[in-house]
Amino acid sequence: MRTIFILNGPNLNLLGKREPGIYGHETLADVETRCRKACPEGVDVRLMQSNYEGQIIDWIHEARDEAAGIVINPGALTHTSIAILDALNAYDGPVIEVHISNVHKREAFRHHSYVSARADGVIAGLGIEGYEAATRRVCTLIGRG
Ligand code: DHK
Repeated sequence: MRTIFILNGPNLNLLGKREPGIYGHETLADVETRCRKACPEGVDVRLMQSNYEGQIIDWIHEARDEAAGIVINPGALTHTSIAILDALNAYDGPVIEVHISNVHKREAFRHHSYVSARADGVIAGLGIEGYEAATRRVCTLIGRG
């Protein structure tokens, strides 16, 4: 079994309740179910969320031994965290960056992403379908598409 880590940053625990006009009504549990269904046999997902930068960095370090690929929505840490970029640069597998909203249509401070300098692909504005597309792309990149 190969595992894809689906990492989520600050405030995404409130998905479904928080600003539904921007982030929609579905929850992270729904994201996990959709991503699991998007995987072929022999590939599974492990979805994690933290409001703490250091925890996300520790999970990226764990991914070095445990994950075939990473789908990551770092939340607001996208726009601030060189430390998450450094952790991803120390990871060898495919990385797809996801944003539920179209960050480029929003405030200027959301237009820059540190993570994009490492990501193999970036998805923004597809709602939570973006996570499914990202999962499928990781599957393709690991030869299980
Ligand atoms: C989620 C967040 O929490 C914001 O801080 C980002 C991102 C956008 C999203 O669209 O998924 O700016």
